[in-house]
Amino acid sequence: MAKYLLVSFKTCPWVQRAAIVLREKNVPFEFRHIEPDNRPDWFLAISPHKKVPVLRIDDTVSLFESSAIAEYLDETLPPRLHPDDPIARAVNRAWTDYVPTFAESTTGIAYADDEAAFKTAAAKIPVAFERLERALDKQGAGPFFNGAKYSLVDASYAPFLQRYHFLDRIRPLGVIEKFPRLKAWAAALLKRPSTHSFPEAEFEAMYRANVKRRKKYLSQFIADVAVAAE
Ligand SMILES: N[C@@H](CCC(=O)N[C@@H](CS)C(=O)NCC(=O)O)C(=O)O
Repeated sequence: MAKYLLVSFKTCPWVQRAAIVLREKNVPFEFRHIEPDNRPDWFLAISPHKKVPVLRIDDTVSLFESSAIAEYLDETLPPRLHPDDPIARAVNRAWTDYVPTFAESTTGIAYADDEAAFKTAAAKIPVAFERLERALDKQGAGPFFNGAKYSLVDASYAPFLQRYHFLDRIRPLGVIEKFPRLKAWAAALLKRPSTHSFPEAEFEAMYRANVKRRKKYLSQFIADVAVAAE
């Protein structure tokens, strides 16, 4: 089997997506965390956009962009996470393409400068949630996006549904409760061992420390924390 190195910032959701796919495939890999403010030269040399994740294969090839990495892993390593049916696969890819918008809509509150901006950002959450709720209604009965079988769509949304869960615990938003399919999906993904790169409480503390450090509107609702993270 090839040797895999996943280059990461500890709390990066896009890295987490690639790590989830590796874990779902039960593939051993080296997880190397670097500091966003101190990116080493060897990393800058292999990452065209200077971003994580980078998946280095056999010390020779470097893949970047989490979506491309996930697709590559799915083409080369069992079990296949994409559906066999081409239409179902296209639908899965389409919903995976929606992840950046979903991420921005559901975690935008963490970047709001004041209460008014927070409210404007919070108003975007139900719009994104409603879209996913309708998509889930058309899919199988759960617990995962396609039904019983875990897919790349699940791996793509899990990091962002987890971050929403953390934000909801900082300032209860009362939104996901209105979307039962989405709520059940998020719960199933949070329970899935592959979602987690770190022990859950430790990771939540790292995430909260990041939000606190940004000194945005939400930061005031987070108690002082000793954990230094990124
Ligand atoms: N579209 C990229 C996004 C990756 C990304 O934004 N990574 C962030 C960390 S979570 C990063 O490396 N940011 C550093 C920068 O923008 O310079 C992907 O899916 O891999």
